[in-house]
Amino acid sequence: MSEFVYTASEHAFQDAAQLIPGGVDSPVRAAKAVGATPAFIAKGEGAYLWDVDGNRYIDYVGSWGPLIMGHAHPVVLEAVCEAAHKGLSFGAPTVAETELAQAITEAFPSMEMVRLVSSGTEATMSAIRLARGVTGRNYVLKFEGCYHGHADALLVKAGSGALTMGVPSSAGVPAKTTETTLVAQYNNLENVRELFQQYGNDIACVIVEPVAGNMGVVPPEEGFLQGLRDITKEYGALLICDEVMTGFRVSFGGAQGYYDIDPDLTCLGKIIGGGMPLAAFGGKREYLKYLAPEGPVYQAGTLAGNPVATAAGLATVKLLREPGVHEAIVQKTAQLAEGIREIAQRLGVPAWVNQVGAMFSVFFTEEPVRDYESACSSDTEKFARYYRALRNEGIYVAPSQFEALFMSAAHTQQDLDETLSAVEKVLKAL
Ligand code: KE4
Repeated sequence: MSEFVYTASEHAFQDAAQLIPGGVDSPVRAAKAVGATPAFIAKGEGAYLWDVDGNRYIDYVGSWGPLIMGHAHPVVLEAVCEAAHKGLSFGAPTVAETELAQAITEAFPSMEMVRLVSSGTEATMSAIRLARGVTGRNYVLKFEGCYHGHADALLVKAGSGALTMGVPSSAGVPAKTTETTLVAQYNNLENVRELFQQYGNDIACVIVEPVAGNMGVVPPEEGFLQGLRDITKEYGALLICDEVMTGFRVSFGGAQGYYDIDPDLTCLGKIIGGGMPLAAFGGKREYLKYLAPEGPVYQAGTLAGNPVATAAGLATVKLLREPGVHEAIVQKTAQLAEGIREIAQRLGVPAWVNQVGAMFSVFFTEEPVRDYESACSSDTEKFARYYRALRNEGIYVAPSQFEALFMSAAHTQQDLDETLSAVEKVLKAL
């Protein structure tokens, strides 16, 4: 395949950078860490993206997870257009929100009630405020390398774009704000127990990505999640599963369904918006009743539960819950992950591939990747070359070592075969 041309993207990037910081509306899109010009996307359809230079890609980013049914799915588009023709937003309750809440609570039995918001950041920020309101406690415990959006208190040793850009603890956040944020090592229950022994009676909640996706994919080790459940119960803290990425992706019932964990609160996003701005938080009824207007914990949003976004999310979830649909996506993910492992092994390229459900990551390192430290030990320079070479072969992956790759229902066997032959060609020349 000839070298891709990025002329139009380069011009678009220069224009954008005059008016938008870094030329992007979200830092990781700038592809800075991988030394590339971001592809300005003209169109998406099914498993494919086309950029403004006309290059076509097999897409494994899927807008960072939401497009599990593929881009511009006709059923989702029809639902969006039908809703839009009735009006874009009312700032008043609609029946569709209850229908989406119903679909969510059926898939996530731990979520007896749910509140819809507009982004994952809002979902986690609100869940933490709720946990503090319910317990009357101050401390929040998070994990190194986990990313829960960009609320001040959570930008401490954060993953995703914060880690990619080398600012896991952002400037502009007053030290006072993060004084009550405790950070533990992922998969290290001993570390968690030590922190509870020291702060236990003032820890409001533990927030965890039940499968980490923001340091690359890092699965929880045997007993880790249940250990968090036991310790939080022992000390009267709430367990928040941030399933913004893993919800409806690791399994239809998220990571909590996959690992049989019963959290107090759960945050969702991405897939439940089907590509539109919609997220949610929820959990046990006894806690959700603390939320305004019923209770003293305030949270609000002009476009929360937006009818067009709700229509996109509901259509996506309904398509995904059809018999065999999710299983097929997971099977394709496992096939691709295993195929990359086999190629790397055969070519003698040190690589570690973590895959859980319909998400996976490739790390260039000899050692198992089981936490933030081992993820950071991977060769990010090699990853940058891998990214650029893959993109020149028409394979679009996340422009960062510390992100996940996402499979969709739209990817075909031919797409997987093409991807694996591109990976083989790239790893040979890496
Ligand atoms: P948003 O505010 O970006 O909708 O969601 C924040 C968030 C919360 N929790 C988890 C587990 C998440 O993965 C995210 C956002 N994910 C990143 C990608 N790793 C979004 C991409 C971006 O920042 O541009």
